[in-house]
Amino acid sequence: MTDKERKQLQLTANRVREGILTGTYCAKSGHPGGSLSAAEVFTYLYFREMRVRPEEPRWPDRDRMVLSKGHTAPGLYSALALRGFFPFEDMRTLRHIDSYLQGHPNMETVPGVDMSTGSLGQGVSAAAGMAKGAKYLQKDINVYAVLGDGELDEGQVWEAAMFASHYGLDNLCVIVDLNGLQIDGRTQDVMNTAPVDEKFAAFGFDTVWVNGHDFDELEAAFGRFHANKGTGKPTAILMRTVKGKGVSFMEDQADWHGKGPNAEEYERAMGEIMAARAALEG
Ligand SMILES: Cc1ncc(C[n+]2csc(CCOP(=O)(O)OP(=O)(O)O)c2C)c(N)n1
Ligand SMILES: [Mg+2]
Repeated sequence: MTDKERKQLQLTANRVREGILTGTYCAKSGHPGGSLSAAEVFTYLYFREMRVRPEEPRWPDRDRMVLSKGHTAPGLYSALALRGFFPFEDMRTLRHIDSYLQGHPNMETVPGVDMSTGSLGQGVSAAAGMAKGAKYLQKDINVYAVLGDGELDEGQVWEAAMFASHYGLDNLCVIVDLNGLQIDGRTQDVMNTAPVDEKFAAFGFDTVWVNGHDFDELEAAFGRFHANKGTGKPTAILMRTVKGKGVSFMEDQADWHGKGPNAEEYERAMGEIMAARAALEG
């Protein structure tokens, strides 16, 4: 990608972070940590990778994205809003009574959401079913699923993985956000899932490690997914990330898994986001 394209993506990820912070601040709740760690991949998916039509959200031939770690909806919503699926201003209604932007994604009410999720482990299974359906219909549709590293504790993830390789779902791209933290501690202490690469490989996946905050590495990893077409192998992109990325006092803190910032914290966080934006705009 060109320097200009990279900078544009970085600016968009910065705006995704603004939406996450504003939404969880206005809601006084929600999940900023795992939303911030996936800000770059949400940006990359919707601004560079996926074939979608914001003006026609249910276009039948669109690529699908399943947010298997559904609690990080603020990150997904921000990216969808910036891509034009709905007004960015609506992030302020996150989790409010009667808002369509609830704490977990609802495919019935949110334009651009392809699967209702929130119960960890289920989303990736739905994604595998979608990928199988696309093959059955002989459609060129890619299916992406974003998972958390804590989510890998769910046995259902591995049933989906087994299904994906059994049916040769090379149109399925599983993306794991390895931020090292889950709801109440370090993934390695709560339930050590390492070696994640060897596990996915044993289940028949091609695996690729990336720095999940680096757009060039993401581009290379998605390029590998495309190169795997025709091999019958599903792809697992394993992203090393920092939970809470972009807000100094939220970074790598389990405490910021599931709570909104108060007014003072929001102001501090937005100060950092705006400083990063100014630096990018140079
Ligand atoms: C089946 C199920 N069990 C428990 C929960 C409650 N829960 C919500 S988020 C979370 C931790 C997830 O950690 P991880 O997958 O690492 O997400 P991230 O760090 O990206 O936020 C848990 C246990 C849930 N949503 N679904
Ligand atoms: Mg995690």
